[in-house]
Amino acid sequence: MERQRTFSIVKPDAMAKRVLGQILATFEEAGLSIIAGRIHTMTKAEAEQFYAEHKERSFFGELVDYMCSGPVFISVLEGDNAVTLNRTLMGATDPAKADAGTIRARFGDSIGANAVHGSDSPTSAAREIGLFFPEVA
Ligand code: 3AN
Repeated sequence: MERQRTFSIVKPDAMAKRVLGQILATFEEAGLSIIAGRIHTMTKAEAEQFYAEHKERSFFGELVDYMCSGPVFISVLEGDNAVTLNRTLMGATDPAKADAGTIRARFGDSIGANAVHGSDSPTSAAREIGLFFPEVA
């Protein structure tokens, strides 16, 4: 098993529902350590840069506006196979299709307001950590 770091966002919908503590507990109970973290409100420029790979998608404007609509909790998670482990804990992008017990099944409302973001590869993790936590990149 490879020790890895991954980037996580608890999105505005989950923050508004006050389930940040339950989501962080889920990470910790699965063996992930939170090695950096803070509450943050994204600027439009930050969200556009963060989601740059989706800029041609029809939902890009909606996605950027949503991610800036309220505070989020950004963090760096570390542990064995952290990237894949976090994606498994999160569940499918669409909460209606996410496996029972996953974070998105428990707390997600829709494909946009789906509670959490997690890096999809070690390469993405390095880029995303570098954007928000250069001190641990
Ligand atoms: P994931 O976050 O599971 O890696 P991606 O990379 O396909 O999913 O999508 C990035 C983000 O864009 C998702 N977190 C989701 O909130 C949003 N998104 C994806 N598809 C749609 C859609 N059809 N309408 C609105 N937002 C979407």
